[in-house]
Amino acid sequence: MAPASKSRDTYYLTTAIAYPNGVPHIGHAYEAIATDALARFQRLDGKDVFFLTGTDEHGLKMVQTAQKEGLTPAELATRNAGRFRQMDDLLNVSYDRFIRTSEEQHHRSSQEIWQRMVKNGDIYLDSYAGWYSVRDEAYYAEDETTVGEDKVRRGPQGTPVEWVEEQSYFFKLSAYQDRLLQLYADQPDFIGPDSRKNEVVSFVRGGLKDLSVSRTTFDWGIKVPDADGHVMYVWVDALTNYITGVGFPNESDPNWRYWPADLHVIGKDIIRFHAVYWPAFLMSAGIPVQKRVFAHGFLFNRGEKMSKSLGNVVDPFNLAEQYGVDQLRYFLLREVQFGQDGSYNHEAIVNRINADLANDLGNLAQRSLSMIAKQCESIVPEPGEFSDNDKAILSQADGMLALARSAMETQQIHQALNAVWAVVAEANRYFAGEAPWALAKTDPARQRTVLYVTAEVIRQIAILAQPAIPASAAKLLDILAIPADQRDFAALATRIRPGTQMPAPAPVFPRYVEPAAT
Ligand code: ME8
Repeated sequence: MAPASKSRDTYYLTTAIAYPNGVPHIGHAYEAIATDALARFQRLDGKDVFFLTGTDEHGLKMVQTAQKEGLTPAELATRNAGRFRQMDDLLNVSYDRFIRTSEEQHHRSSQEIWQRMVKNGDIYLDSYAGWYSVRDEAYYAEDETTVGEDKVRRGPQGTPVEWVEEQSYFFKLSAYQDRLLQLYADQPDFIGPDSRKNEVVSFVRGGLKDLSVSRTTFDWGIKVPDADGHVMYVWVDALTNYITGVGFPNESDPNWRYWPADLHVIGKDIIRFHAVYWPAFLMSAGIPVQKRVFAHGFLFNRGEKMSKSLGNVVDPFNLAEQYGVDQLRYFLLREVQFGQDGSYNHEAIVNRINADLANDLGNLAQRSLSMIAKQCESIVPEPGEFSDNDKAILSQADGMLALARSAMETQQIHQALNAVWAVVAEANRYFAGEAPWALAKTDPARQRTVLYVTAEVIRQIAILAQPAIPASAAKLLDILAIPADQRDFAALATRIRPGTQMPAPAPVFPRYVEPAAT
């Protein structure tokens, strides 16, 4: 009898949804690329993956920006959401759904979670008086704000705050302190990296105030059910996108099987919303909480914060055009420790492109595969017995998956890449040491073995490089004539087949050359 087919493990991951009050910047590109690398890794590792990204379209920030530009908030959202989607497509971000919070399904979803919170007795009407940052779309306690020399009061992220007094619905966040602390204790992996976890735990230990969750001074948002004049506080609907994305409020939607999310990838500035408010809303609504939140760091241009006034806001479309999509992806993923802040500049990008991609991997592939083309008629050679050196490099290559897997489990993307590029470096030493070019006359059988081993190691490197540099890795695998269905991690357990006809090798990783001064 055939074994019952086992359904694959699901893996649901998300990016933050960006405010489309402006066009995407490098921070958005970074988050999309990193989450994409994580999504691709899990897919290649055999998981049934769902990857959600999108735009967060409500709130006062959208209203104010639209006013300035002479547009309606809906027009502004539509214009810029298109740009975010184009960026994702350009950067080869393999999302399964691009959600916009202005979608009708999302309105129903947010109203349903609201009603469940009401039913649970967690929503009450009162009036709010306090500080609000439009830029952060966040309420701050007075002691979280400071008044600068310019007499402007600012919140903890450095954005100006304004005094707000209005009637508002409140969510009983204060009632969730113990349950949240219990959650962090029961699920030690709930928040990563650890430094962020400590920050959240001490925030929650410090006591939680109830949260104002509706606004009455504008109407660009999701209507509070049965409460004329109230729209939901933008973060209530924003966070709810993660369940809308997999079918909520229709729990018989086939995609609902993906909930709870395995991973929310976000930036460090919005950890409180994801690790405190969101699980509390879910608990209140009787919906399972997500499994993990990982906060990445911020990217700085030459160490400086990006800002429109400094004129250093870098357009990801320009970067991709200047350096290449995979080149940009590789740089960001390898150079910046995921979870830490990072800095980028032209020299560092060029150095990574030319050293790691063009020289180390590109030259190795080009030299060895063109030798196979010339001296073995483009046929993967038949190896003889493996020497100790052959066995050593093959076993190092065989060890990559376990290292990459354990790094990726905790979102240490840079470490996974370090493990792969350690093998690239070793393969270069192997190739130089075995000097196959000199063996053509003296020992052609040995030459074939060395070329076979090198091709096999390049195959493994290319398979494991796919999450970071999908298009270039695919080109390498094409050159090695690896069939499309043998490019996942399960295929790492096999070996490249001798006798396979390969297409002519073509360089995959061009060097970056400075444009000539005009
Ligand atoms: O926060 N470097 O939207 P957003 C790295 N709509 N990451 C950065 C960054 C930088 N310089 N600047 C921003 C929002 N980010 C909300 C999210 S989720 C339910 C709602 C990251 O457009 C930021 O940390 O301001 C966030 O994760 C994402 O980009 C979107 O930021």
